[in-house]
Amino acid sequence: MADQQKGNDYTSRQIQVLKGLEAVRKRPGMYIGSTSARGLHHLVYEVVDNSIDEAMAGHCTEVHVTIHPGDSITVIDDGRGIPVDLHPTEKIPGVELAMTTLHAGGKFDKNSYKVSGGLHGVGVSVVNALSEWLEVEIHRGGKRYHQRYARGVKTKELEEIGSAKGSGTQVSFKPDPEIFTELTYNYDTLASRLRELAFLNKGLKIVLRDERSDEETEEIYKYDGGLAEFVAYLRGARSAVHDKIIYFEASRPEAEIELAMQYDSGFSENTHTFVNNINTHEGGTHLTGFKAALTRTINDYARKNNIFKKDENLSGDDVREGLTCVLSVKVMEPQFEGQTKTKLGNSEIRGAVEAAVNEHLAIFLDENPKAAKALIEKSLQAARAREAARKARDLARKKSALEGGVLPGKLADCSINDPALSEIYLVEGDSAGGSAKQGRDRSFQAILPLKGKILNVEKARIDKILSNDEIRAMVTAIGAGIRDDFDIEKCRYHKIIIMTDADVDGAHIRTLLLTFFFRQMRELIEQGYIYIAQPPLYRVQKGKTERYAYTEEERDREVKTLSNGKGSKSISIQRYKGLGEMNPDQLWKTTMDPESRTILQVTVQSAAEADLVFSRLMGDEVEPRRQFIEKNAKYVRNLDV
Ligand code: 0RA
Repeated sequence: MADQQKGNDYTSRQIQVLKGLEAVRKRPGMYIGSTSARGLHHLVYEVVDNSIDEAMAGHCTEVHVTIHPGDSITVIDDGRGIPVDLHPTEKIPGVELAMTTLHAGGKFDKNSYKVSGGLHGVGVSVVNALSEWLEVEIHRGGKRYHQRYARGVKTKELEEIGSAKGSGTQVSFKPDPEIFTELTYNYDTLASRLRELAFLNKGLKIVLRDERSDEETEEIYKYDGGLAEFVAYLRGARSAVHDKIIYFEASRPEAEIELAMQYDSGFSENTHTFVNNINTHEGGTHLTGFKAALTRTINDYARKNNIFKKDENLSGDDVREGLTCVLSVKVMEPQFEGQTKTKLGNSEIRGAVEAAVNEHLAIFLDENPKAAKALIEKSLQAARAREAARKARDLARKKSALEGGVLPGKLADCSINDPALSEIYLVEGDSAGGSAKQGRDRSFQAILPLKGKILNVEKARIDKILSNDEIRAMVTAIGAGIRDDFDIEKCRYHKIIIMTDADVDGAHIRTLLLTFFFRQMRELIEQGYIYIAQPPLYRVQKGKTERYAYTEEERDREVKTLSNGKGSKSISIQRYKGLGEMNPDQLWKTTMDPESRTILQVTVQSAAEADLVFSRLMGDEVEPRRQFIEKNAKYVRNLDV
């Protein structure tokens, strides 16, 4: 009787497992966001997060990630090993529970972790469900265990396969080609997230190995300086205003807090915040607390030490100009809010961070008067520039140039009024602009020609940026303001398409425009409003037949197809050097017609990496820029900032 009962439970559990994992395979997007490259990489992060949790709990010192030929992955850690004993009520090994139960992940023992990371936090069972095969090997209690799955279904019982020295967990898996549209791992994408995780988890060693080519590579990320090393890395080539990085760790009942910051001679603010290793792009209470404390502590110090003249005062923007800062908090029960669930909502964290920053920043300023003086002087310069900018803006406002009102003269606007359906093409040069104006569908496509190079915003202060004609025209046409005044709701187009020539100058202009959007209207990128047009490189013609090719391979293919056709006419190939060589009709057909065009959406994989990219590309030092462009030519071409 008892056995029968057990048997029934077992069967019903099996059904439950199959149903759960079937749901994952049916709607993978719900669990990992997407089935393209992003979701593919997410599988690795999901497995690594379990090891990082083990590290955060103080039981793991190393994580090894290997990309094998064929793009299968192995993640090894030296933690305690996933439990293998039978679960008291479920009567199956703990590891099997973790591999087959949704949401349980490795965290069925709630008390064993203080905090845990992972954005989706869906656990390793989702990786299991979406893998053609998955194998797990556990070293625990002096023994080695092994189990194997296919598409989430167990194909081998957990088996003891020998003896083991230490303890740890090894998970290998191959993403299922039936699920994923992209199956090739991007080394740089994995490297940048693993490096970030190593910075965020001081002292943890993460090794990334790529076995896919004959020349196997291995990189080790281990930062005993934690966020201080992260800030040094992010500051990159920008010259520092003070040598010593401001750094502290604080343990409060509400959260573990770690912060590093340093001022440089640049004008942008590079603050990155994390909660349980997740980048909180949308900020939240921890960021609010930090900003309040920064402004207050610096003003208090400057006043107390008679650094201000008369009634000078520094605003939040002033004390954040030229600041590179990383704030990481580890919180027991984070509440994530916002459109992309990357905004911390816990109200108690604001006060905890504010108090910790007040205390430790005050100590730093007192102990480092030279650095204090230098950074306050930097902030005062920012305040003066801001005052000049305010005057310039007031002037501009009077002419109603920036805030709605009169649209720029060279904008050919579209006729409909619905931003969700409207697009604007930012076109390099007046002649291409002319063709685009004639070729477009004027009901929903607007054209703004831009003359020559736009201002490099990485090297200019806000007052200069605002007095630049091309930038003013762009800002007015888009209609949503910039920086703190930016309001995406006011944006007049939901597609902003950059269209430049397919040459070096075109690439440069495109980078300048992306820098501008990233620094002044970042939400446009985050919300996916920015696109890159893809004009063809070749026109292949035979008699009345014409074809367009976007790559050399495509060109060769078209030539082959046409030469197989009937007729004795010869084939001509035209290489487009610029948009201006296309007539309005050709430009429409190849690049602007939504039915036939390709446009690339610009996304930000990691804001921290993007900061670094832009400061290297656009900052004051030439050598890092040259090196960077040489090393990352692909990165720049793909425009995945
Ligand atoms: C829960 C309890 C214990 C270990 C783990 C989870 C664990 C899970 C993963 C997933 C990847 N690596 C992991 N390492 C550990 C052990 C509790 C104990 O030994 O007392």
